[in-house]
Amino acid sequence: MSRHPLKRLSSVALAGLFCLGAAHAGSLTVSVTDKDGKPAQDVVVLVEPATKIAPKASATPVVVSQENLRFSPFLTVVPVGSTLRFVNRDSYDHHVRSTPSGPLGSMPSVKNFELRLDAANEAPASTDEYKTAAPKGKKSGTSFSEVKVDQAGPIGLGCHLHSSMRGQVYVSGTPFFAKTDANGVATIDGIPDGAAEVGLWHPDQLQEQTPLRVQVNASPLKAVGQLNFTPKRRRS
Ligand SMILES: [Cu+2]
Repeated sequence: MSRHPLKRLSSVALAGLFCLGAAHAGSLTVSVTDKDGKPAQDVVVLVEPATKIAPKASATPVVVSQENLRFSPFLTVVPVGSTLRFVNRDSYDHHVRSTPSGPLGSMPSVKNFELRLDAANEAPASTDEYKTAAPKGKKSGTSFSEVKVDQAGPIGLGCHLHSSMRGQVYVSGTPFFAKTDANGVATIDGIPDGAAEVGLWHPDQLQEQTPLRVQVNASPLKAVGQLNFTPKRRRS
């Protein structure tokens, strides 16, 4: 999350005000590998400062697309209180629903929902076609739907119509979060100085990951983490 220059500025201003000299926020770069030492992508990184800070909800809806029979992105991390907008970009219907997470479905979803999403570009139906389709109900033409998430934790995503579709949302209870990229790296800015705990979470995990402990200060900090398992390769 490098989108908070204002937050950073205000921390610097405050530090100046109280003549403490240094900025009161730091950045943390975490490199995560799997159990085999290979870069681990799509790991949720959650930084909890010793003094907990509640996250601010995203000001605009966070889009999760259904495209080419996939959820895009596969993993979305949002702060508590945000609104997810599911957008169907395919030319056929989807029926998005929340599911438990984890390989055995052992992590219940923190929000339960089912959303019927009509095809993105419906050909205008003739009156006759409309009559034929009538028993299924009138199509609204809506190709997106929104869900507000108010509790921290995982939400698995599936589709009633296409069982191969799998996606993941993680709702963060801290404002300092990110997900690792293809190199297994995530950078989080604006973390208050001092001790912090770094939690790791992966959609395929069976067991919790041991949190890292870091000491945040004005200079950029690096940390390494390793998952206690090796995630399955995802079809791309
Ligand atoms: Cu579908």
